[in-house]
Amino acid sequence: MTDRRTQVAIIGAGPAGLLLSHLLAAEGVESVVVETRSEEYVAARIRAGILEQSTVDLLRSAGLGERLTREGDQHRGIYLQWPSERHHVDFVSLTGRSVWVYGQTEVQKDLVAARRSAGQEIHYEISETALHDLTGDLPSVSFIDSAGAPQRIVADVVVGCDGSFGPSRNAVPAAVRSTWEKAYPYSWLGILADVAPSTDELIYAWHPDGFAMHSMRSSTVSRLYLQVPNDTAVDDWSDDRIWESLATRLGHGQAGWQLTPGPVIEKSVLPMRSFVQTPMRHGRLFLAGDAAHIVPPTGAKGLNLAVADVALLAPALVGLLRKHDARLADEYSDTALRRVWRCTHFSWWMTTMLHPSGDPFEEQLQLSQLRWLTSSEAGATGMAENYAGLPIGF
Ligand code: FAS
Ligand code: PHB
Repeated sequence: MTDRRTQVAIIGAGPAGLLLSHLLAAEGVESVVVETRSEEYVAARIRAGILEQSTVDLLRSAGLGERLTREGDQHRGIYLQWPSERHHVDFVSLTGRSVWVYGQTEVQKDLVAARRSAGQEIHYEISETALHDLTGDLPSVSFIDSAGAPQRIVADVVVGCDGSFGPSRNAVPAAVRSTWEKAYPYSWLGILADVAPSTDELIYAWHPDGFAMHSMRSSTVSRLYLQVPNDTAVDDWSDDRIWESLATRLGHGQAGWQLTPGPVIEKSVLPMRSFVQTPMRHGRLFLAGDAAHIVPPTGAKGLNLAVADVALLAPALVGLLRKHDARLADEYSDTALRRVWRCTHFSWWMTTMLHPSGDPFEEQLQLSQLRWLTSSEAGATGMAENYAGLPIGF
């Protein structure tokens, strides 16, 4: 076994792990990143599409915003829709904050490029990741590297950025951790289509057949979702069936609006669940991103929450490791969890408002809430404040 000594061992080379290594390096804190998948696999995963203003501001301040500013698409708000009505909610007018369309795959590309040019040590395609001595002064991460050799990273701190299926969250003893979980009675079928978007900004549509959303990735690539039953097999949905359902649910032909179909280049089914684990620290182990929390994507919060965790954790670790000031590190879990629960509630609220449950009473409540949201400045402002994102450190 070869031992490598560093300051921070980061498990996971997704957005949380790479952004953390970037922010730490800017403050002279060394880290080593380990990742179970290949670099190409991680970069190709199609996930989030919307960046909050706080995320954009942070990426820019970290020197990661140049392509985002050039290629990203700034949006003022979203459309909320139900049969025969579509209303724009203007976040900029209501809160002064906007959102950006810039796919997680693009954020990942920018992070990988920045870390590569900085010479960041990242071990891809590892296996058998294990965490050790988390309550001692020298925690460590052992693993088998891509060549099959056993390795160990001995660090001052270990950070679990290993998403919803990584080992870090369960490295917090059961007697110490608390978890909350909710599984929703529906999933999303998402497609990436090689066709220009039929809308200028995102459309979130309530429809008796089920929820639908029109998002996008660029002026030539659209991203759309529709509510499907859990355990839906993606092969049960032909491209034609997908486009027909999207056209019905999004109101094709109403008020002169047309949904333009096109070649589907990717489709997948995404289950919907909420999950929170506390605390987000145990001894010298810190958790960030999906390793600690999962939100249904209806609120466009998943990636943004991971960034917000890292924006808090990086200065906390710099204080702990370079300035011998443990205050922010000691406060990290409680501070991060305030935003985690706010975003968890908002994601649950958007999800339960927009997905018809089949219960006639509940569906009337959903429609009433949508009518109120789109006719009351107070109601719209509350939604806008959450969707466009609260300031970091909320
Ligand atoms: P990630 O899951 O991105 O990264 C964790 C990394 O850890 C992965 O690369 C994984 O391979 C690695 N890892 C796991 N186990 C390991 C081990 N044992 N050893 C080493 N490495 C290990 N959010 C939205 O806002 N909108 C969306 O539309 C949306 N769609 C999504 C679709 C899917 C299928 C999924 C799974 C998530 C989606 N999300 C969406 C949420 C997503 O964007 C996450 O919030 C975001 O990726 C969180 O980033 P990380 O915390 O870095 O976790
Ligand atoms: C996306 O573009 O993938 C997207 C946008 C908004 C959401 C979820 C996903 O709420």
